[in-house]
Amino acid sequence: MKKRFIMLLTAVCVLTVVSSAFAHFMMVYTPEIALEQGEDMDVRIVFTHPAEAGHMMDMGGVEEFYAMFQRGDSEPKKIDLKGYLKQIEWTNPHSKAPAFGGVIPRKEVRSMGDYVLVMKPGYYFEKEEGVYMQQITKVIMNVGGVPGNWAAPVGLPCEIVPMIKPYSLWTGNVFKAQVLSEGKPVAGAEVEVEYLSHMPDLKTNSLPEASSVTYPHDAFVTQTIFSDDNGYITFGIPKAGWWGFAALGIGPDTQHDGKELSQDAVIWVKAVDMK
Ligand SMILES: [Cu+2]
Repeated sequence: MKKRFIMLLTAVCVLTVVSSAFAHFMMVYTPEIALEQGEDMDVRIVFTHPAEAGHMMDMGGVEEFYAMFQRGDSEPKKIDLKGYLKQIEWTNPHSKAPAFGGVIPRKEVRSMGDYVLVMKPGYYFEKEEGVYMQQITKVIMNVGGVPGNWAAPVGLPCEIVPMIKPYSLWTGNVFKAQVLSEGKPVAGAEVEVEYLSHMPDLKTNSLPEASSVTYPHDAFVTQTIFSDDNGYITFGIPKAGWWGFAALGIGPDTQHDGKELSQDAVIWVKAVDMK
């Protein structure tokens, strides 16, 4: 019996170490990004492993959270949203950590057009690898169907710029985007892709144990693609729901607090079944 328990314990440890090798993903989550009209938007900012409701990480606070709003030929407008965030605790089946949440009020997203939400977190120290991580994250939403600046770079230190309207994707569409560092295309960037297979519960601020995907092998949990010579990535979307893309270590900052820093660019898109 005791031997069995030790074996189980070993298995749990191995599992924990293995799963930490999978992709860390900054998430900026709101249930809907194609809105009929401006409405109060619940948002959560969580640093985790979304494909497995894996371990939670402390993102080191939020440095910036804002929207770049634009429609047609109008001048882009920056809307600061950081003041709407409060620190919360986010709980996954086996782990919890500080996260952020709040409601963006209707008055900030009242106008028709595109809102490119940008979140720049603080720094997370990954002890096992001895490196800091900072994942600058975008999610693009639309109000009223009139398009705007979804394909325009924000001008972030590093970012993924979609080449297909990111809030109106069908399941089976090909997601195409360009990976930029300081505005220039990054050739050969390693981009990790994960599916949000545990749907966030905004009432309890948690990811549930239940997954909508059965992974046939660990290799399927995080998919990896590389950008081409001009920084473009393409990815066929096999399932409705949220897909995250993280271009690793492409940002201009390579050091933080005397240690190596991986400055990553993340984007989340949502695909919908054609009915
Ligand atoms: Cu992690």
